Amino acid sequence: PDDGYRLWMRYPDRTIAPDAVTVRGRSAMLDAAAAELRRGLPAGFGPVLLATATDPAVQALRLPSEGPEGYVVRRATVDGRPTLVVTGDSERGVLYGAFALLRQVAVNGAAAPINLRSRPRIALRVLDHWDNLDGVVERGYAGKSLWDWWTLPDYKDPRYTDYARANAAIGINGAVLNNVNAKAESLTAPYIAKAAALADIFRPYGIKVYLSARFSAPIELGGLKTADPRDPAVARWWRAKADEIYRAIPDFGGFLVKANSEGQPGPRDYGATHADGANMLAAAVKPHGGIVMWRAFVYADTDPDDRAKQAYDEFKPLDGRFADNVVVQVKNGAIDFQPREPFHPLFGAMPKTPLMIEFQITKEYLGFATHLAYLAPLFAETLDAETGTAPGATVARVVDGSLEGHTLTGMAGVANIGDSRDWTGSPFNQANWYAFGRLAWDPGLTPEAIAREWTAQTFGRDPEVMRTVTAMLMRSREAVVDYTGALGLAHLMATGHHYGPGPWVSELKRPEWNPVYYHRADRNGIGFDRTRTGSNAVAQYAPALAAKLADPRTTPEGELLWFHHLSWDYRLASGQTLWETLARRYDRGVATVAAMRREWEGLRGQVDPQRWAKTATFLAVQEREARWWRDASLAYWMSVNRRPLPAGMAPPA
Ligand code: GCW
Repeated sequence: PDDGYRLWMRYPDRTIAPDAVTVRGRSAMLDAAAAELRRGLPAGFGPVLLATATDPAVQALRLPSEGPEGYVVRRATVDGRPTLVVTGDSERGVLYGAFALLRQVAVNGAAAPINLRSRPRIALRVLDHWDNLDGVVERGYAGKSLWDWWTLPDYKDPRYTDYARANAAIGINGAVLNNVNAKAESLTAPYIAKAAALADIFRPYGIKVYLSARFSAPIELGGLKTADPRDPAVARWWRAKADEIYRAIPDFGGFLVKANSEGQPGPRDYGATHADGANMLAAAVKPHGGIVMWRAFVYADTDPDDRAKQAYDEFKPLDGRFADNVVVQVKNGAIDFQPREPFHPLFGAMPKTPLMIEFQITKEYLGFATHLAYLAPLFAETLDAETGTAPGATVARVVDGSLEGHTLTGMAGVANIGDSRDWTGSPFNQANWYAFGRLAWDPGLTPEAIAREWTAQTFGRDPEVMRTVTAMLMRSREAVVDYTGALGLAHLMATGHHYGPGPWVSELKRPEWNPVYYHRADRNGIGFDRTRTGSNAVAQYAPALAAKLADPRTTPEGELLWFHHLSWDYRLASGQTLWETLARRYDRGVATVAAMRREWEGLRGQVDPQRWAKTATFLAVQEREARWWRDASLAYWMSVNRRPLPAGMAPPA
């Protein structure tokens, strides 16, 4: 039975003759690349030569350079024989070239002409695993952690290698192994040895290991009285800890830190700044070439008027104060991975600081693993957003460093991976892992192109399957927006677990935990006023953009209630009222899911039974729950606004 284990590496049964793939030079990475081609290229293909650009035969071809991680795959005559050459300036380039070749064959067929070259636009392409040491994955919906800490470092589950292959195939080059809500224990000798075992497995696939560091570890592990970053004893402790880690993992990537957010310890506990904290850790890894990814997601009870303003308020004044091996990791939006959020105002606001973007691949707020929601349109929407700081300035150009001249660039995705047989809890969630990797390599790729690639590799090249699956993917995220709350509403999910509707919840300890805090609906209107008459969060954007967002007429409709509190009778550009439009969007969302379900039904027999059935079941759940969202939300809004349903709409069940 086909359970989806093979991800986007569904190779043909009859494969190339092993000796049709030749490697010049010996290394674990080149061997991995060759092994992959021998495993994945179809019979009759070849010959293929793998070599770096320093090889004399490749040098003679005078191929273009694609930089330290890029590749060139081209037909050429080598030693008098027509050969497909897979090359790059580095072994890593060769590895990525091999996977690009496999992708090309899977997507376009073995007979299509081959002439590939590419280089990544972003340097750090990282998965953040929110995996706890007890095997529970925070916000994970695909089983338990892939890392079996109990049997590591001795037992090297072959699945770790498959994980590395899948990532190398899409260009991911880093993995943060443990949750940002970190336990100090992950920095003890036994866990360092376990991380080292994983690093050894990942290394041939170009993946570096990172660890989340708990800021108070010097107290918990070192017996110090303080974790104050300005205390020399604290700095010494981290320095020794970094040395210890690098002895076990010479190419250790560095630390990821969540500090002073949601109860985590941090430099603010001592009156020091985030820059003080980050720089102290950065100094510890600097001699080894390591970096610190310091998160800007600070969520404390210090900014009660608008949670969305906290990160900017705290970090913007620190621009230029971070060490050169620190990158500040900023979530795509200012609240928290909602189905739709305006881009985070820090992008463009800290030109002297490298900022990496953090997306959530796991669908904490978009229906967990069950609901089908393809996230590339969400990722691309943020990346393509114009920051207004300079002509042509987009979030992507902040993130790729081209706008502000940074080379330490990165994109992080909170992984949706667990030990479920299909890795991500459903076959379609694999598309989000895939899309994240592809966009981290090239943020200019379109969601549609990525959807087509993924579909061909995952379900095959049958035109009807391709058309249907791609169309389902492309509409799926907007459907979630529609049935959970359109027009810029956010955070209406049930409290705590965030699954299902809960716009009405009240009496929580902190006001901003209460959904009412976000939607502010009453008899007259709905929405969060973030203009001058409200929290003035719009002022965190560049002036030209801030002016646009200050006026509901020039605010994108999808972000309207994020920035404005408006009357239920406010007229949108369409001439319909706000209430009518909002209500009809719920219906539209339900209808889209119902249509996706019918379309999938039409593929019965064209997709292998196990993956087909799981998806069909999940779509049925999603349709039921989209109705639940619609009916519960409408009933609640109607209890607040006392308005009838728009003409022709069926009353909530
Ligand atoms: O998305 C929220 C989650 C928390 C998470 C936090 C964060 C790891 O609800 O579970 O904690 O953000 O990003 O730190």
